Amino acid sequence: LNDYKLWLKYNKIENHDLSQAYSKTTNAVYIANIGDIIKNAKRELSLALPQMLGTQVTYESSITSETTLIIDVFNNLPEDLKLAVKKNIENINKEGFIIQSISRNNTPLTIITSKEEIGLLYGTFRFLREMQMHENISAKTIVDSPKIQLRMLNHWDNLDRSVERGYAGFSLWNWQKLPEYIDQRYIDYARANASIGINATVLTNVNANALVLTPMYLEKVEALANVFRSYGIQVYLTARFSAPIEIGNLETADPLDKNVQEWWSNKAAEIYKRIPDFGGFLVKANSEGQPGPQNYGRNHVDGANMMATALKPFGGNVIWRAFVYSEHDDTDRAKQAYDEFLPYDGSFKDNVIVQVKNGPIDFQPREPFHPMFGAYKKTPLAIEFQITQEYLGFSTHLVFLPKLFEEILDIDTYQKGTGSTIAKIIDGSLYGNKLTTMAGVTNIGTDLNWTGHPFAQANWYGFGRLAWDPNLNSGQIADEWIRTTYTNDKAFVEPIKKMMLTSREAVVNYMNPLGLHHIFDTGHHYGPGPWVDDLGRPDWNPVYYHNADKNGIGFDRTTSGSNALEQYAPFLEKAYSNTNTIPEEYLLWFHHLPWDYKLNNGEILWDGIALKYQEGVDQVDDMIKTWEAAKPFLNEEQFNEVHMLLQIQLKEAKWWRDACLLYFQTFSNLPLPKGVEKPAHSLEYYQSLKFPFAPGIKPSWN
Ligand code: BDP
Repeated sequence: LNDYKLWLKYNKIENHDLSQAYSKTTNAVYIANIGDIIKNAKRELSLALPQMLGTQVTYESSITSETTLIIDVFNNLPEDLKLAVKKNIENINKEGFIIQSISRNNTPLTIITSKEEIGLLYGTFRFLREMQMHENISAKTIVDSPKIQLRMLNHWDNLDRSVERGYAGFSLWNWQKLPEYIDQRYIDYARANASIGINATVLTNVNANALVLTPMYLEKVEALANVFRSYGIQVYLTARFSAPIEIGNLETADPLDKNVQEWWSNKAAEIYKRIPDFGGFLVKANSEGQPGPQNYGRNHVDGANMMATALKPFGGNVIWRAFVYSEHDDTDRAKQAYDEFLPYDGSFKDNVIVQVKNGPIDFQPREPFHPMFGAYKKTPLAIEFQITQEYLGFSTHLVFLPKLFEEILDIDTYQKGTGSTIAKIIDGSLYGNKLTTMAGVTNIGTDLNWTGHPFAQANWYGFGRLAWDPNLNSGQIADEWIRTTYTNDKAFVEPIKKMMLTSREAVVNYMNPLGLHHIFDTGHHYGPGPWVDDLGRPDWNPVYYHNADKNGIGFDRTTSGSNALEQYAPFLEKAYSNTNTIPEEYLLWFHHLPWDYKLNNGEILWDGIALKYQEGVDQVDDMIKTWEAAKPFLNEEQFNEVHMLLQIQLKEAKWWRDACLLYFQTFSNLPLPKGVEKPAHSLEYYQSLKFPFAPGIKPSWN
């Protein structure tokens, strides 16, 4: 199956002149023999070049006057070449690279160089991507470095191979056959990640199982780490806070208890003995029922610092999640993480990173940014995006997420004057944090195409690209992905790009327009359930979030309501408090407004909501038309697969529109405006739909 190859398809280059030019550049390759990472760069060249150019690669054992391509670290280059790249080498960091073409003794020569071995792997992948995109490599100099240090995937994979919120099959990690059996998938996974610069992976679910920290599992983890290391990828594990009790025979997991501290220190030593470059622990504590320091009357700082102390001698990090909201707290859920964590800013050890989701609730199709960004000034913050589409139609709906990621990264928090963007907070440039991290909850599983929906591959790709450089533009990312995955033909690339770039707004429109949020059906979050009001905790219920009644709809987060707005910088607080100045896409996130409230375009709120739902459906209709017009560029299998998925997306977009509008209409008591299709069924019908099986949930989430 071609889809398995992701964006590393290396299609044959049909253009004769181009193919000739590339063959010349790669005619005689000198690639240094300095370690395992560069061996993988060589392997990639040997795989890619014959496919693209139809020729075998000739490798030279030393640099000669015939050499056309040199791949080596700066320090090993001959003096004249050092001189040629010197200016650029000063502009890269230790993972960066340079691709530069020069003329040496009147012969064209391309150099891929870097400070360290890993840069050569990244440079090689970049070189191959330029070829896949039919770029004129010898005419340009590429100087590039990652802007963020930890570019990390978070797997929510359980040890039984189920994946929480996973919609692409089972977990890749075959614990039963490890450590002896190394599945080719592990290698291809690492290749794909390295090709986009991802350099860290958390193998296990944040709802953690302590077993992974036992010797039997650590031996398996070690085997995976050995594979990933040669692609520059560091392994992390999730640490269950109560592990000292569960697998250590202690009676407590109190972080201030000497025995507990010693247990974690010994555990760290045991892990590092096997995996010298182990990254550290990702921890979900005192959140949604997970154990944590508060079980012992301690706080997040006590817990995180205890683990940080254990990891410190080995250079490991603790990534402590701030995804907390309590069942004993009846303040607005959107406020709780900020309230709880703000006082701790500056109290964490220097190897602690606090990981915050992009929005204050939970990976909705659109959320305003999490107010901890910008407000947290002394502690390094990692941003956590969700690549898997828990609230975005699973891997059935085509939604290009880099558009969402970009929207968040570009937002100005105003916390240190104008220009305090989230990208600058994450890359450390605003507050000078030393540890910088972007994490993505992955959408990968055992499906033949890795991600369930072929276009969901673009979300993995785009996450990696933005983690490398948070200033990249989502249009450019889509462009790269389409051209490496399908074809360079403009007649295909342009409309498909447009389709991808609209897809995110489409899903917002047909699920949660104008700032509505969390109106998904129970537990599995599949399909609409705005009427749900009977879950264990108020803040698990959609009615808590939309507050619809006969007077209006929306969550009042101004001073007359929960005042969540006070958590933002004064400039935004003011702008968002005023319905005239708040961007309309956040309207009902922050305001409860009457049904006849006048929107910017003169429509009343009820009509505006209804028309947005309709617009979402129409946008999916257009996506189908675009795909149908692209048929000549696709083989039958490729065409049909996405076509069928788009039909489901259309059906479900209508389901969302009809179910939500019928339900909200019971409060507004207003007719559907002109242009909105009549619902196919009654409200009772939509309310009666039950899904006994939806993928991606554990029994406890039912
Ligand atoms: C929510 C998911 C739940 C996760 C939780 C988390 O519904 O499965 O465990 O976030 O991030 O989005 O910890």
